[in-house]
Amino acid sequence: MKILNPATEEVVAEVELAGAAEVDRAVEQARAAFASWRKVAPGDRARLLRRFAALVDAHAAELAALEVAGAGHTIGNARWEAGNVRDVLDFYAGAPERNHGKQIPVPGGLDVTFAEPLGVVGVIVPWNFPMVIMTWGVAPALAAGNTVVVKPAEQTPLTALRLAELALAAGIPEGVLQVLPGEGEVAGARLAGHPDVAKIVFTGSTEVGKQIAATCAGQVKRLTLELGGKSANIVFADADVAKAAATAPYAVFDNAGQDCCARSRILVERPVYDEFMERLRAAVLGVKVGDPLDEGTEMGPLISAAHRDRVASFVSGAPYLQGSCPSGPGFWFPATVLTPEPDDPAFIEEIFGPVVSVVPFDGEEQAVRIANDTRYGLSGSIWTRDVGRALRVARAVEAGNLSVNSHSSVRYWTPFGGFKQSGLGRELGPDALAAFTETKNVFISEE
Ligand code: TXE
Repeated sequence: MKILNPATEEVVAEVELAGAAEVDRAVEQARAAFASWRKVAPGDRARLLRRFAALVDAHAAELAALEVAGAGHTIGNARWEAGNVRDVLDFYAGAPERNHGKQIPVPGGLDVTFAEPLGVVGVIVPWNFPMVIMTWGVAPALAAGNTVVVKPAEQTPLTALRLAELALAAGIPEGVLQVLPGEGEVAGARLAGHPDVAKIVFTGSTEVGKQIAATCAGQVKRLTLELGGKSANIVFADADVAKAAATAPYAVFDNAGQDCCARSRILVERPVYDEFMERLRAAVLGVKVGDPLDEGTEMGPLISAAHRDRVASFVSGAPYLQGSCPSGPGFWFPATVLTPEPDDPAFIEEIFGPVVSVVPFDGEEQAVRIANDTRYGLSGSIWTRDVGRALRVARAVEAGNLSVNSHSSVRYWTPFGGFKQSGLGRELGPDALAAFTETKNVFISEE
């Protein structure tokens, strides 16, 4: 398959796609590798993961350049992503030596628990943050003693393939981490349905997530899902409106809006609505769109022509405001602000592009009602100077990751995941390890 640079439409690489037979072979190899990987002493497994992280660091510029060429990310973002891959590997490198079981007081003997690895884990990755999302699954899975088969998105296999090479170079044994580019309905579906795969980590659309959940349910297979979002950015009248408006574009147009945490619905309390819109206009028109390799660029292209068409389909009629973008080649779409009615698909569906909807609200209760009136529940922001209100609203909004007076969503030390149809389970943070282990309880009689 030809891999296109989304900013130029030039072919950057050609990659062979795996079919079901290749998936079967990879799973068999991963199963064989599991037998010895699970027995690697915790300190040695930690050392290998640290060496992997160090190699990622040494190749950060190369990985970032690959993500720019293959996924259209801005160079600034891609550098951050390579750093995040390193940090997440380093973070979970601390796990093998600390992932203890428990000793539980029971009568008649000794009772202990073991955190046992699951076996072969399948990680199915989308195209929006290819190397980062892959690593969020791979790092804790390997740290816990599992072996992994990764199925990157069709459009973006390049950094995943390079990471697998770096893992091998770090000394992680053959078969422990494999990357198989392939089509979702073929390689992805086979991986999800393979009886020897113990767990699937899937990030992608809610629709495919539901199909995978059904497949996994049939085998009682472990599953973590990170799905779509339609997150709210709630701006109260007592907030620092200037800061909220200046930063709002980056909360939704970052990565050209192809971000499951994008705050794609902005709710503004009526008394400051006009002021907010005025400030938002300046901020949106100030977003620098263009060549992803230019250090000053803040927004690059969309991933593909098909995705650009999908994004465009949500913008019917004249938008409230639209920035500019290059005319092509490349899959460009301008930063767009809409002021839709509540039943407009643009206000309901995940657009996954640089399109944001702004609506006014009256009071806390209505803000929470609008924020929660969605099948999604991934993230969101609350802007207010009233600490009590910040806490009340944060507790009332049905979403997994909220920030107050900030748009940050992802900190690898803390749990990340969705309420409702945004997902199942949590990634990142120390707790993610539990999702890659099975608790075994052993009782030893003293009789
Ligand atoms: O996702 P898919 P697509 C949302 C976003 C976007 C929409 C469609 O709204 O516009 O989904 O994107 C693999 N069995 N998100 O079509 O199809 C596929 O090969 C097993 C949100 O790209 O879900 C890829 O590796 N696997 C999101 C991965 O699933 C299958 C990120 C995701 O592709 C499969 C991406 C199948 N039947 C899109 N079909 C987020 N949460 O960040 C596909 N795949």
